[in-house]
Amino acid sequence: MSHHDERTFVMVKPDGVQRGLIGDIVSRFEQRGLKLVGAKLMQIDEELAHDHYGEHKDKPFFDGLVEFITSGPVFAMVWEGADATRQVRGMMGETDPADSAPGTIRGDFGLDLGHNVIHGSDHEDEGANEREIDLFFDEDELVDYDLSNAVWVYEDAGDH
Ligand code: DAT
Ligand code: MG
Repeated sequence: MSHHDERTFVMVKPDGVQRGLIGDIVSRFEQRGLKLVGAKLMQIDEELAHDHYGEHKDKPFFDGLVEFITSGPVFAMVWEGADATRQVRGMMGETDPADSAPGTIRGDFGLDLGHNVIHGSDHEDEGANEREIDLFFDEDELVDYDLSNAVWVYEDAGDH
């Protein structure tokens, strides 16, 4: 199953949680064929926000970003599957919902750059997925299991 096991970090931001979008967003990844291996509702504190968004610490929007991401609970997840990091980014749309195509998560649910509903690891930043998974999850919070529908999702996963 080697090329089906890429893991990526995804989180519904405070605006998405408050707007009741967790279920819809989880459904989209399930329907795509990705496997959920970890999930939790949590409150991000200042320190975690700074660690997570460290790459943006010198940007003018950094303080607002930290304030927003700590303003309410987030729903943190780890999803696994072939090319998972890049595929999730595609499903999210662009950073700015206004530039995001209908059918993407940000294109369907957002209008404003600062409230763009979802975070996903950057596929162009090598290792960002593993770093973010480590930052948000302990190893024992991630579950190893076989998803029975994998033989229908992947042509090379079984007998179908
Ligand atoms: P992405 O979340 O698509 O990976 P990013 O890593 O460049 O985007 O930025 C992280 C978040 O910061 C982004 O989801 C929304 C916010 N942000 C980015 N650029 C911004 C800007 N110019 N003004 C305000 N907020 C911004
Ligand atoms: Mg980013």
